[in-house]
Amino acid sequence: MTFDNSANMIEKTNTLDNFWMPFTANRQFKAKPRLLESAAGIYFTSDDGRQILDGTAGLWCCNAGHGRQEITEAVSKQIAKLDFAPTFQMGHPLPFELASRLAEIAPPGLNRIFFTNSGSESADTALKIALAYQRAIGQSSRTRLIGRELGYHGVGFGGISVGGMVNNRRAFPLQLPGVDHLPHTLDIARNAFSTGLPEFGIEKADELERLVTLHGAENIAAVIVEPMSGSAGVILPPVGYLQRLREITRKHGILLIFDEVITGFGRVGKAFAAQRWGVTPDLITTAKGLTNGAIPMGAVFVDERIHDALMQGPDGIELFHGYTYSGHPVACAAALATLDIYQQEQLFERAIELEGYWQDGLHSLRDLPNVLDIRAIGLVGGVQLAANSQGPGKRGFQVFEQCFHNDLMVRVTGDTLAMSPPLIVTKAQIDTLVEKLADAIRQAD
Ligand code: PXG
Ligand code: PLP
Repeated sequence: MTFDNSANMIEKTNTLDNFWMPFTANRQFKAKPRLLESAAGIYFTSDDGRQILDGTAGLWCCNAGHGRQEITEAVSKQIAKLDFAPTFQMGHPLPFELASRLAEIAPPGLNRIFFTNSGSESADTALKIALAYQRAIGQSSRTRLIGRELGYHGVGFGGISVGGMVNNRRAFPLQLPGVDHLPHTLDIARNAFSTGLPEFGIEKADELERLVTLHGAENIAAVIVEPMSGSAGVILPPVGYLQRLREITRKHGILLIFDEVITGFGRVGKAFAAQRWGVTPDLITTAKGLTNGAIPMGAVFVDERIHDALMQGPDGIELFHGYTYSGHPVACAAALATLDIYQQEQLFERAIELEGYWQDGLHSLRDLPNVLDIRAIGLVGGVQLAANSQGPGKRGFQVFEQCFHNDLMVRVTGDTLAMSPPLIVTKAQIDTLVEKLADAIRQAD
């Protein structure tokens, strides 16, 4: 099936049936499609020839902007040289090289890297490594996993079990047993329109002590949280909250996993949120920005002590886990070229440099109608609107559609608009983004 540029939208809808679109209102979309055909820098080109400002780095993944020549060339060269090679009981140089490069930018100790193909696979991999580790050190009763309300850890059964976005779980009640959830940290009543990290909410971390008392520390394997929740609408960690989680997990021998699929690779101004907020977890999950979104790939960063504990048994396969495409040569080539760009263009630092300008821009929207809260950090931001009388999510979706109509791509979750422009964004482009968003908010019912 090909799209003919000259065909009008109605004709095109007749060719859209077979692709069952992920996380999409399929019927609504197919009646009124939004199609992108190419991308360069910070713009998509739509099928009707419009230049659309990418306010979301694709799906939070194209941190260096689109159409990066260095990545294109690296991928083309690699696919011609070695299109695939197994990494089960065999090897090729690229994942070794990439893992060494990643270890250089990782928080101290998190220097053993397990490759996956997505954030969902990274989350499930981290949970499995946590369980295997506890068993390896003789703590086999530590099987319980703790996530958090409103958390997103992808769509595998592990991820939805520890995740806390209700719609992602509702239709799939058969989940991992032995899972609990911490309360989320969104507290608009106390923290609305904060700049920087919200002041109130550190005590939400103390709920972990209650779960420890309830179940016994000897039964809990790991806690997994996003240092900043992206999917649920940019929910920031209150001041001191991540430190408190670290103290409690350490005290009780519970592993702490940071899911940095969104926050990794510069989004909040350092390679990882762990570094930005000075808290080192035991494992970090990543994907997305690892390859600038160009080729699917994920990576789990594991503390060397966890890795070493799993290398103790009798000779043989130490961890019965892996994916056909773990360490895929073409994905590795994309990741290596991406890391070069991040370094050469100092893009992580750029997110810090622009943070103040970005925050001021978004906070200028606070007096617009129906704005309940604005949250911004690094180069990520959320604008939460009040639901309208048609029900939750309707006003948010209207703003999203209006933005797209007006050549701006944003994300919507419920009534929160989420933005995460490529880290190459300029001040002038931030101004444009803010103006277009403001227009759309003004026009919404
Ligand atoms: N963990 C976190 C923290 C994520 O944000 C995943 C795991 C899963 O990654 P994969 O690669 O399996 O999709 C994610 C992905 C959005 C949105 O705008 C967020 C994600 C993906 C698509 C859309 O809400 N996050
Ligand atoms: N299903 C079947 C039938 C398979 O043979 C395999 C891998 O060999 C998988 C699933 C897992 O695929 P992947 O390794 O790409 O996750």
